[in-house]
Amino acid sequence: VVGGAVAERTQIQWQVAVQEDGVISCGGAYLGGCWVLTAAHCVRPKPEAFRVKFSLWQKRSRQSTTDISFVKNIFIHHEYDAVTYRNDIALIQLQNLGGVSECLLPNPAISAVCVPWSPLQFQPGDTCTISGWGRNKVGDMANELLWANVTLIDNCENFYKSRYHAGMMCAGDLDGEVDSCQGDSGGPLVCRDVGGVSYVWGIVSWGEKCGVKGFPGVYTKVAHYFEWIRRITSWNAVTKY
Ligand code: 4AZ
Repeated sequence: VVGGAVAERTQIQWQVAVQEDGVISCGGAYLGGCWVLTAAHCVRPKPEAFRVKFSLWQKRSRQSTTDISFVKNIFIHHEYDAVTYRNDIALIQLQNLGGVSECLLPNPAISAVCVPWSPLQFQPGDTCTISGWGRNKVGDMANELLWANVTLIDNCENFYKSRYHAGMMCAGDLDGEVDSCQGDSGGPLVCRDVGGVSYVWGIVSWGEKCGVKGFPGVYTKVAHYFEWIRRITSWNAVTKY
């Protein structure tokens, strides 16, 4: 995160770290149950190569194994394009622990974030929050989780022309002082409604470098994929009796 601040230890309760082959490579958002939302470009269809880390704050700290989940399945959007980053969205299904909460042991530092159901829930100009362990202003990967407020920006196609697609949106600030960056990918952009309910409105996806004036960060527009998320999570629900 460029222009961010260090988060409090339990501030961003839905933030997860996605680890591939032992290395934390991306962020993600916990949706509840056995589901984590991330970017398609963060994963491969190889569940055994991945772990999901919960209630992590310092990336390089040793963590209790109870907060590390194995992955049962990875669902990458069928129209994801690795060249243009269109449909850059994936769902990670965690392995069942058979515990009270199916996939996670009870932990007061973890809570789920809601999936938006309508593209009209938030508008350009609204202030939302990004978070991650990605690069900062001087290009260093963060150790502590960073967060920043960003503004939803209208007419993303004006900045990115034909690279823009309906499933994308722009956020940041027009001065380029605040942005997501490499390593934040897959992590959440979260907006709160007037009732205080938090929604994962965007997924960190790409952009023209980081913190460049006139080139805001590009995010997957989660509301655009509501039906896809519902289909995947309901078809693959773990039936409990
Ligand atoms: C990246 O390389 C990346 N400023 C992620 C986000 C942004 C740019 C690049 C947005 O993963």
